[in-house]
Amino acid sequence: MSEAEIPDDHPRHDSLVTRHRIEDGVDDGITSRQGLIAQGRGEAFDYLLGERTLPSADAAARAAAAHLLLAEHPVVSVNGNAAALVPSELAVLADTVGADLEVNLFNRTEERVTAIANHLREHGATEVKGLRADARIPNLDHKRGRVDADGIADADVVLVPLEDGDRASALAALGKVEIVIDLNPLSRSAQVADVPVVDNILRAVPAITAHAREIADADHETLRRIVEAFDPENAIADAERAVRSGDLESD
Ligand code: PTJ
Repeated sequence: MSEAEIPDDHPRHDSLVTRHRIEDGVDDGITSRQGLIAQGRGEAFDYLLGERTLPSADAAARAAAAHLLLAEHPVVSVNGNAAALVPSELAVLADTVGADLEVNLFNRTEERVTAIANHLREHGATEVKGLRADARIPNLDHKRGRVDADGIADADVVLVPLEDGDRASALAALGKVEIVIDLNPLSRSAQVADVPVVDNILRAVPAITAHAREIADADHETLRRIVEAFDPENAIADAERAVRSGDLESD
């Protein structure tokens, strides 16, 4: 069954669509094979969350939007899973908040960086960084630490979806504001983030864009208040409670 053939009312519709996109991503040289495993893990957490956005995750999406709007130089980092799942949505988000898009891979190969950059352009991105990779994130091995000098290396706010814990920690250690999208509230990436958005990237990216549009004209003070009102530890604790209770109806 192709993505187009999955009936809208199929009880596992979103999950099946997601699997197809990741499979296609692998076939097209965008997503790594490890991305399939990461997707399976994410799906299990999403199931336990009831495949819905918790109010605490929505508050995180709003704080993320405020951070991105306040930033001098925001960058949205894109890996093989994010590119396969939400390419147009990432392009729209970057455009809405004035962020750069940068391909930044855990399993970096030049072929995959180029395939992802092309894929993002085909889905509306104007400029894509990450091909030069002329700077390094300290304390990571050569391949994983490669970033653009005028991209992530220079950013004050970075959105890193589905990141592995090591790199999330290394980025956080640089003093950048780090926004992480990760369905696993126990993952190190979510735990080190200034703003952990514990939600499916399929829901989280459009939610951040929607909040950004809503508060785009807010003054600096209002945006700062949104940022300061957000408590990452509460958001993580709330998501963990929802996952552990397994009560799909409660918030
Ligand atoms: O494309 P690359 O080479 O940069 O590699 C990307 C992956 C994701 C393979 C790499 O970063 C990796 O191995 O990540 P991990 O350590 O498996 O972590 C991925 C995290 O993303 C896990 O905590 C999953 O629960 C979470 N996750 C998976 N799918 C989704 C998700 N979070 C949000 N939305 C999803 N759809």
